[in-house]
Amino acid sequence: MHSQELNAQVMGGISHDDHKSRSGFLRQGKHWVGKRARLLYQRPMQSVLRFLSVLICVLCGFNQAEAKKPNIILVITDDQGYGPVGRHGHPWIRTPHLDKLYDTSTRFTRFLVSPTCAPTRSAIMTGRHPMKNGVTHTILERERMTLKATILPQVLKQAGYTSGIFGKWHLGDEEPYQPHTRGFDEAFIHGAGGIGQAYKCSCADAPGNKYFNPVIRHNGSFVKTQGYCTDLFFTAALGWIKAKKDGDAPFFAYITTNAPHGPFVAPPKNTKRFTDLGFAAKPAGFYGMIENIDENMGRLMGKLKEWDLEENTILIFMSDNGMTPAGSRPGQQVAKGHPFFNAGMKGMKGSADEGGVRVPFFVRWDGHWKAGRDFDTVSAHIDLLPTFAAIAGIKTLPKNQVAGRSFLPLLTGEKKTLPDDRYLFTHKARWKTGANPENYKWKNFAVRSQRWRFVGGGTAVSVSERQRKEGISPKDALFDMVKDPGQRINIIDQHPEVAEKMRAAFNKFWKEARPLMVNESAPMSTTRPFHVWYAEQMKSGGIPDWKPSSL
Ligand SMILES: [Ca+2]
Repeated sequence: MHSQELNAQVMGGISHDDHKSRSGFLRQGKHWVGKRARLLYQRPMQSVLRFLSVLICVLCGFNQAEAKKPNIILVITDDQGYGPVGRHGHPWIRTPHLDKLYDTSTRFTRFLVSPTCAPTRSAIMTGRHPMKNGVTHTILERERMTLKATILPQVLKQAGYTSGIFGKWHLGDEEPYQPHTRGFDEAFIHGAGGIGQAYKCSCADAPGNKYFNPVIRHNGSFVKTQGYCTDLFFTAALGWIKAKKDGDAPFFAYITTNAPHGPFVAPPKNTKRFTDLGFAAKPAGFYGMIENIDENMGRLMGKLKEWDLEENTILIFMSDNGMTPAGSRPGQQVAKGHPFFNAGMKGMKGSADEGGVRVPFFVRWDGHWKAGRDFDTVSAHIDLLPTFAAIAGIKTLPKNQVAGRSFLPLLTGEKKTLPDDRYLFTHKARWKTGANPENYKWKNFAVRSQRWRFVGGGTAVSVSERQRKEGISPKDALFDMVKDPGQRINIIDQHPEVAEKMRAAFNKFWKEARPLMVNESAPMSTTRPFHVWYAEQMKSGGIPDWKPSSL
C-alpha cells in the first residue's frame, strides 16, 4: 500500500482511491485472520493471545514503516488580499497558475486573518489571537511574538517534521525571536516587515537592502543574493525541498513572500504590460508583483509534479491581510478601462471590516482530497496550527494556547460543515507606544460569526437616539454577511440582542487578552540587531555570495 493512502486512512480520508485500497487491505486481512482463526479454534487461550500480540506487532511495525506524514507547503503573500486573483472575478489581472491551483483545490471562501502583517503571522504560528501573543503592532517592539508560545515548527517536530521558512518572518528581529532559534531547521529570511525597512527600535532589515539582490539572513548569517526577492524565496524553498524530498522526515515549507507589499517594485518584465496600458508606477508595481508571484507558483507546482511530490505534499496558498490600495481607490479606475476590484467588499488592509481580513485560501492534496470544492464555513489563521497538527497525527497541542479548531474533517469529507458555535475577534490595535490599551478597546474592532459581522468604531454608520441612550457607541454596526456580504445595510436596530451578545463576547476576549499583551511597556531597543550583525560580519570576513541549488 502506498504510504500516503495509509496516512489518509489513519486520518479518516475517504477519497475514492482510498476506499479502494482500504477495502482491498481489509479483504486480504479478513481472509488471513479467518484462516488463522480456524486453525486456532481449539487451542488454549495462551496461543490465541500470542497470536494476537504477534498480529498487533506486525500491524504496528507496518504502520511505523509506512506512515510517513504528508509534506506541507504553505505559501503566504503579503498584502495581496482576496481580490487580485483571476478566479475571484478580477477583470484584468492574469494569474493562470493560481487559477489552476484554484481549480484543483478545496477553497475556503470565508477565510479570515488579521488586518495587518505580524498579527496574522503570529496567529498562524500559535493557533491563537495575535493579542494573546503580545503582537499589537507591526513595529516598535510590539511585533515580537512572546517567547512563551510553542510555535508551529516545534509542534510539527513531534511528528518528525523538518521545517523551513523562506521570506518574511516579521515576529521579532532580536536573536531569541528569530525563526532559526524557534524550531525552524532552515531560515532564509529578510528582517523587519519588509526588505529594506528600518525603524527606531529592533525592527530592521539588513542596511541598504532593495528588492533586487538583497542580503538575506540564512540560518543566522548573512549571504548576498542575485535576483528579485520573490524569485529568490521560491528558489531557496525549492532547493531545500529538493534536498529534503527523499529523506525520512516529512517537511513543512513556509514560503512567505514580502511581495506585493510596498514599495511596489516588480521585475520590469512584469510591470511592462501594465505601464504599456497606462498604469501609474505604484499599481503597475503592485499588480506586476502579483503576476510575478503567479509565475513562481507555476514554477513551484511544476517542480512538485517533476519531483513526483504531488501525492505526498499538501499545497496551500493564502495572503496575510486584506488587499493594499497600492495607489488606487475603490470606485475608481486603476487605469483607463481597468476598474478597481476587491470582490465588492468593504474595507482594505488595516480595516476590521471583511475586506481587511478576508483572504484567498486554496488547499490541495492530490489523490487524497477532492478538488473543486468550496467551503463557506468561516475559518481563520488560528485554525492552521490545529489543522496541521491533525494532519500530522499530533494529539497534544501546546497547553493553554490554541484557540483555533481543525478543519481537517472538511478536507477529508468526514464532515460537510463545522458547528456555528464560535466568534472570531478582530482588532486593528496599532495604538501609540505607551498609550493605555484600555482607551482603544472599543475602537477598530469586529466580531464575526458564520452569519454576522459586528463592527465597532471605524465605520461611518451613525445610530439612533434610542441606541445612544442604551450606551451603544455611535459607530457600532451589525451586518448580515450572508444577505449583505458588502456590508451595505446596518441592521443593528433590528437585532440588538445579536449585537449585544457579540459585544459581550468581545469584552470577555479582551479581558483574557489584556494580561498577555506583554510588549506594551517593553523598553525600545536602542540598536537594530540586523544592522549590528551586518557590521560585525562585514568586519570578520564579509558577506559571502549565496549559491542557489540547481533545481
Ligand atoms: Ca501584510
